[in-house]
Amino acid sequence: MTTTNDQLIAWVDDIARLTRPAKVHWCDGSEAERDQLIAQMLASGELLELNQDTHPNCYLHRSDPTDVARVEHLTYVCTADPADVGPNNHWMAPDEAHQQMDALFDGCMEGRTLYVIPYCMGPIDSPYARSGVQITDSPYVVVNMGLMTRMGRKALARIERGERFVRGLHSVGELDPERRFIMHFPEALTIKSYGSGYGGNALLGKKCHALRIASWQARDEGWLAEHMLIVGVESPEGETHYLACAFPSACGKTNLAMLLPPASHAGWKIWTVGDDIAWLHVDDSGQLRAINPEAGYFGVVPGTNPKTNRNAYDMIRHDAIFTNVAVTEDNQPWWEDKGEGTPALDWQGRPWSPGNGKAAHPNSRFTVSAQQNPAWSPRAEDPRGVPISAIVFGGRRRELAPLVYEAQDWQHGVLVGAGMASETTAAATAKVGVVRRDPMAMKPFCGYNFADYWAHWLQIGERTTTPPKVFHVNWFRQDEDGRYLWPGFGENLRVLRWIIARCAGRIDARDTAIGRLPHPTDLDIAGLDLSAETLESLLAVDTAGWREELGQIGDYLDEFGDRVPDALHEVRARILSRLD
Ligand code: SAT
Ligand code: MN
Repeated sequence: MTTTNDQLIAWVDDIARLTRPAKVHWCDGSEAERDQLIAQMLASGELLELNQDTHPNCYLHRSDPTDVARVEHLTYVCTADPADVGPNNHWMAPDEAHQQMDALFDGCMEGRTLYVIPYCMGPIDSPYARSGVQITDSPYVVVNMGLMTRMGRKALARIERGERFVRGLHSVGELDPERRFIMHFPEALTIKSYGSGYGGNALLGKKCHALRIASWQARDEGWLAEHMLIVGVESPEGETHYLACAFPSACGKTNLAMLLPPASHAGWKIWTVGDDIAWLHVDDSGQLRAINPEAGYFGVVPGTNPKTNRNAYDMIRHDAIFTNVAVTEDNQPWWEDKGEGTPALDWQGRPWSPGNGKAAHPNSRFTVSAQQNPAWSPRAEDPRGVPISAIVFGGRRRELAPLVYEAQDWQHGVLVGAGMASETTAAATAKVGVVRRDPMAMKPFCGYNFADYWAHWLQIGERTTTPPKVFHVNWFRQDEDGRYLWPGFGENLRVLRWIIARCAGRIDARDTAIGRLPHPTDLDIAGLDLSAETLESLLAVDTAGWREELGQIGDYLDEFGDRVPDALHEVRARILSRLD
């Protein structure tokens, strides 16, 4: 296979001249191709077969122990004007960055195969979908891109019809942390990633294209590329509302997206449209709509069990790739809080015994096709996407942020998103558990200056006929002894029901300085082991704490200088005056 697109041929030729591979392979996305790559990786040891009786077609990949998460400190956005990327990104001049990267890529594929992966982000026939081509020397990346995107012939056909495409160049290099960089050139729709084979660093369709480059493209074209799950909530009466929810990495987006209604909620159904990324457009009638650009899930494994996420637990029992989990004596994948089995070898393949620390890496992952999810929404293939009733922001906060509150209006909603904060998780190589500002959960992913991004959000609201309501949730409140106050997981449906009732105009709320909160009687807690006092603290507004929080949000906004839209300062001042 090759292509009729001259630009693509010229680019692949240039890259082959630079990287000097032994062979060039154009990926067609067929099953035969995937089977051949898996056989090849089993032979090389890049993949290990898991127990095929209990886990048919499941494989394990052990990444280099220094290469287990995204590397934000080595991730750059390279634009002509440094002010365009803002203090939220690392910047390098494009010429310098290309020079530095091309020196790394020089001859780096000698003796290896260069794979050309045409892919499409979004339903193949959607006007909202966008194309890309990734060049890589990693067969693991090819197989993962095959699960995570619409990859191969059909994607190439879109490009051959003349669509612009994002060019991603990737090599695992020597996997040396000192020679590892992830560089983005949004003005040229180009990505260069060297020295990592892991997830968000290497599967360029995901964070690099669908968030960093796409957020830039979306600003130019008038849409939004967001770090959001998309979930449909269907009532027993058959009414479905779609919510787009932004939480930082490893804060339960996948669990919420495929939530299993608890026994107390017979007749309710949850439909997963996406678990990580949403592309949002205002349609001709002024309605905000969302597509999921991805076709699979790259989810956190530890903690997945029949109680926390039955759907995910079932979905990863076949045709899944595991990265950095442990294995049992009989070669089944194992991870912390799996709820069954005992590890024999840890994620690095070393014998494990109790007291040896964690057996699976805390950021170990599964890759599966979305269609394996029992809650997969057929609307995920709808070229027009789904209509969005509400935007939900959330974070991991021990204190302060109530279980749920509603913003007063769209502008306030943008401030709520801009002021988001969360305790850090294992998804990035940094200290875990420190509270950091993570606006719209986009801190590691917004490809341009946050101040301009907030202005763009304000404009999107103006273009809708009625902007969706905006909410903030926090499933992670703890008491002084570190016990979670809210049961979470399936029970989060109770909070989603309140959100939907608000969207449908069926109930009122308690107006407070920070936004609208549920009247305690409107939140259905029947059957939960939750005292009236606990519910009260979950729904309390700590005035002194919020004054301090808004002070900190003000300081944070000031880091972005006078590009910050006035509307955000005005809303912040309004809330502060109401708190007094
Ligand atoms: O960036 S990854 O795709 O590796 C996972 C995440 O952080 O959400
Ligand atoms: Mn994510």
